[in-house]
Amino acid sequence: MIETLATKAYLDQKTGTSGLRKKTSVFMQENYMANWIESLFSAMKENGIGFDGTLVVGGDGRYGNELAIDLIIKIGVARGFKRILVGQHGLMSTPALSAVVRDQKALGGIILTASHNPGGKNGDMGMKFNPTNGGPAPESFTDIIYKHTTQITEISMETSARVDIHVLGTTTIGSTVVEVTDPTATYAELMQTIFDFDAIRALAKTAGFKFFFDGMHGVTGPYAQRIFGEILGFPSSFLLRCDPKPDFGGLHPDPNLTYAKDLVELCYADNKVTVAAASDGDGDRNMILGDNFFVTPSDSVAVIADKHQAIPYFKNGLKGVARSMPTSAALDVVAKKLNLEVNSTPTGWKFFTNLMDADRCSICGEESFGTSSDHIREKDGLWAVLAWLNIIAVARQTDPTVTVQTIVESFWRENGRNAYQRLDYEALTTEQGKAVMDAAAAAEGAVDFRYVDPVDGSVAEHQGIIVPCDGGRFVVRTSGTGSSGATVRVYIEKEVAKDDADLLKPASELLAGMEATALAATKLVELTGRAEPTVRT
Ligand code: VG1
Ligand code: CO
Repeated sequence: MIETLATKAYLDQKTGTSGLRKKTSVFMQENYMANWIESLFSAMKENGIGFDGTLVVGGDGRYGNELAIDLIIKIGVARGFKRILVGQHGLMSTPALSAVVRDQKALGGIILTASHNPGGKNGDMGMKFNPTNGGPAPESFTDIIYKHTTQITEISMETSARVDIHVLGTTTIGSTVVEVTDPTATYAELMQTIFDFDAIRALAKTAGFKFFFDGMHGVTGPYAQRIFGEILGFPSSFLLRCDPKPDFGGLHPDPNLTYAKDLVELCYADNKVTVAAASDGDGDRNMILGDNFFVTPSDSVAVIADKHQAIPYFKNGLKGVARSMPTSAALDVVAKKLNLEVNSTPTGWKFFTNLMDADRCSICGEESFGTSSDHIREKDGLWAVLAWLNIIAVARQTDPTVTVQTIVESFWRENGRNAYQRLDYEALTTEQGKAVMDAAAAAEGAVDFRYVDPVDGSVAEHQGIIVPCDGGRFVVRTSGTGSSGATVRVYIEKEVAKDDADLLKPASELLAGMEATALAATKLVELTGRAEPTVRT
C-alpha cells in the first residue's frame, strides 16, 4: 500500500563538491534520508527525466547504506520506476555505477557514499545522484533537488516493499521490478575491453613480480579479487583488506601517505614490492607506489597520458586531456608535446564530464588521487591501477628492468618535473578557514580562480586562490566535501628543469622554502594554531 507521510523540511541538504555528505548522525534524523530521496525524485520529474526506465542503486557498504536502499526502493516504487537495479549487498563502486548507468542506458543512479571519509555511527554518510551520462549531476540539477528539500511537506512510500539485497534475483512490487545484480560483472567486462589483459597476465606470472593492493575495507575489495585475483592471476594473499566493512575497520579509507600507512610502510621496507596500490571507500581514488617510491597523482595522470599508446582503448590517440586547477602542470607538458587540447578546471569531477561528452577529453586527473578516462564519467581507482600495470607490462616486453620509479624518473628526464606537495589542515573552524582564505587573497599577485566552461559557457567563481611564489605557485582552497567545520588545502608546485642537478631530490626538500613562504603569506600557523598539517602528500 502506498502511504503518504507528513514531513518537515531540513534546510541543510545542499550538495557539495560531490553529493550530500554529512555526519551519519545527521542522516539518521527523522526522515532526513527520505526527504532527500523524495526531493531527488521530484527534481527528476521536474527536469523531465521521469521514472519510465531504470534507476541504479549502490554504495560503498558503509553504515546506513542498507537503510538508505530500503527507503529508495519504498519511495521509488511509489513513484513508479520501471526498474530499480541494486548491487548485491548494496555494494557498487562509484566508477562501476557510472559504467552500469551508461551500459543500461538508465535514467540515472544513486551512489551511497561519503567516499574517503570514515564511516560507521560516528563517521560520515553521503548520497549522490548521477544522471544518464553516468557522471555527477551538474549544479543546475542539484540546485533543483535542493529547492525541493527546502519545500518538502510529504513523502509517499510503498511501505510493504521488502527486498533482500543480499540475494541475487528479481522481485516485482507494484509496477516496479527490483533486480539485485552482481556489482562487479559489467565493470570487470568493461576493463577487459580497455586494457591489454594478456600482457598483464604475463606480468603476473613473471618471477619475483610483487603486486600489492589495499582495498582499505572499502568497496573495491570484491572488484580487486575478481579482476586482479581471478581474471589476471595475481596471488590473492597480496590483496589486502579486500573485505568491505560498514566502518572500514575503523580506518580512514583514503589512499594517501598518511591514511594508507600500512601499505606505504610495506613499500618502504625491504620487501621488493614491484607495484603497490590502494583505493578509497567508494573506489574512485587510487594511490600508486613502487619499491621505495611514491607517484604523485599529478605525475601519474601525466605518465598515463604520455604512455597512452600501450593501452588498447587509446589506440586511435587522445581527444584531449584535462586536470583540475590545483593539479600540477605535468599533464600540460605532455599535452603540448602531443599537440592536444588541455583544460584546467575547478576541483570536482563534474567539470570534466562536460568536456568528455563533447569529445574533447580522453584522460583527466586531479591531484587528490583521482584519475580516469572517458570510458565512464567518474574517476576510477582500479582503472588507474590497471593503466599502470598495462604500461609496465608493455614496457617490460622490451626492457625487463623497468619499474614504477624508472618510468617516472625517465619521464622527468625527458619532460622536466613539476615538484609538488599538498598540505591539508582538517577540522578547522569555519571562521579559521575563512580567515586563511582572506589572508591568501590579500597576498601579492593573488588571483581568484574563475572557470568558464568551454563547452556550455557556464561560470564557476571562487574556485581557489593562486599565488605566484619563487618561480612556481601555491594554491589555497577550502574543501567542499567535509562534513563539518572547514578543511583548508595548500598546494605547492614548482618546475624543475630536466637537466637540473636537483631533478631527483625529494619534493619536500625542493619545496621547503616555498612552503615557508606559503604558510607565512596565509598566516596559517598564526590563524589556526596548527604547527603541522593533518595530512601531507
Ligand atoms: C576532494 C578533492 C577533489 C575530489 C573530491 C571528491 O574535494 O580535493 O579533487 O574531486 O574530494 O572526491 P574537496 O572539495 O574536499 O577538496 V571523492 O573520492 O570524495 O568522490
Ligand atoms: Co571517492
